[in-house]
Amino acid sequence: MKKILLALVSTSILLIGADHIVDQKHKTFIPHTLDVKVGDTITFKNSDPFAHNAYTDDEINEFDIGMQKPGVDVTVKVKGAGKFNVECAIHPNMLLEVNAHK
Ligand SMILES: [Cu+2]
Repeated sequence: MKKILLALVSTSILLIGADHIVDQKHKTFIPHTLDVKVGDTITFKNSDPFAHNAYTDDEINEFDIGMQKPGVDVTVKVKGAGKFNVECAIHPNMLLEVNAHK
């Protein structure tokens, strides 16, 4: 019985996917590169005392979290495989490179 329960729990963890934390601090995405799997989530934090944004124009994974105030967390889901860049619309020098695997 315990083994069955354990199998069920690990299966649901696989289905739900992992969450990857990306902080925005000193106008930098930390980390600035990220390896993820399709179905994982990315949670953007903002540790700066001013607003940030995160968006990508990637066709499959397109998102735009809008104006992200300090201390607010926003989570997005990785929908498809491939490499894509995430930028901040407010600070054009900020870059996060995501590599999404199947
Ligand atoms: Cu920013």
